[in-house]
Amino acid sequence: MAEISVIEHIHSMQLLWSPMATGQFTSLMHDLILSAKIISRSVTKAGLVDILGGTGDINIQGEQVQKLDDFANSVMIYRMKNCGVVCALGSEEEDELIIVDTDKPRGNYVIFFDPLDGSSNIDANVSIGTIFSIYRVDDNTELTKENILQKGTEQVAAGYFLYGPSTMMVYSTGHGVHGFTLDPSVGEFLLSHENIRIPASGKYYSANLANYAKWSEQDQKAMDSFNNGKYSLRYVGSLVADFHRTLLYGGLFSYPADSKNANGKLRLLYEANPLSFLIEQAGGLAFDGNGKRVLEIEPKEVHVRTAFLFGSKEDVEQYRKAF
Ligand code: P6P
Repeated sequence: MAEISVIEHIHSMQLLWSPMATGQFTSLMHDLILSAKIISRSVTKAGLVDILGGTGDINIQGEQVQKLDDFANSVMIYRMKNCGVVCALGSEEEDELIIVDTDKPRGNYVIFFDPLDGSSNIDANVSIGTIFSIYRVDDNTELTKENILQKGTEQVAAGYFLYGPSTMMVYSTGHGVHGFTLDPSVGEFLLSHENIRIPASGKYYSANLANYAKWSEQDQKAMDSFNNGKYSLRYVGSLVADFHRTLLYGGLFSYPADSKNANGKLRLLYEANPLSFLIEQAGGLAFDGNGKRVLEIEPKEVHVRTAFLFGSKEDVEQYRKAF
């Protein structure tokens, strides 16, 4: 395979997606990719420098902020505010939306991100990642919360960076899902997984079964249907890692609502929406707890949560038979 860099690939996609033909999108992606390279550099050296452990702060999610969370968030915010084409951004680590000041050049793009997903796994050297979701707003749009928060079908691009045995980038602009592996010797993400398609069914199902007693009877019945000797259970506890395995190998992931998280735990705008965009582009399905397409959910708040079920078409349909 020719060694195609992700920027070359984005240029080729640009021709298929007219609003990005301005080059604004490519510029945004260049700065996003640089952010990920910087985060990856710190993640891979975390054990050698004083960046493991917590900051002592609690974020809007009520979670302990890890030092790497803080670092990744500051890198992403700096670069997205200064890339010159983003007008607003939302981060898992920020209470409110950030509107880019008009004294800076800004364009029509809005980005939501989880700067470092899976942070409870950081100190154990388990794969973690950065998830992003990108929208456009029209020229002169008043940057109100109502105009900025759009449903997932309106995404113009989405993807993630996975900091694992290798650092990967997986993204889609609505023309298939494509994966790139960082080659540290040249400092570029090179095409390694072109046009990823999720298998129609898989042999892994993925859920935190410690929550089983808190699930609805239907979710318990649905999950029981996978405990039939045909499947193995895999659960990393880093959504990006569980997603990436499901995308490549097939199978099912479910994080249902429960008696503690009545609306689910995972966040819509920077976890469920971008990953649902990808899984549908790869031929899979993604629903909330009521069998509704995640991408059709109308977000009212930045940190709104949802139950999240995704995976291979046949496996998700098997799960939904219990409802
Ligand atoms: P639990 C990590 O904190 C995260 O947001 C996702 O990456 C992951 O899928 C989920 O939470 C794990 O949650 O309740 O199983 O620890």
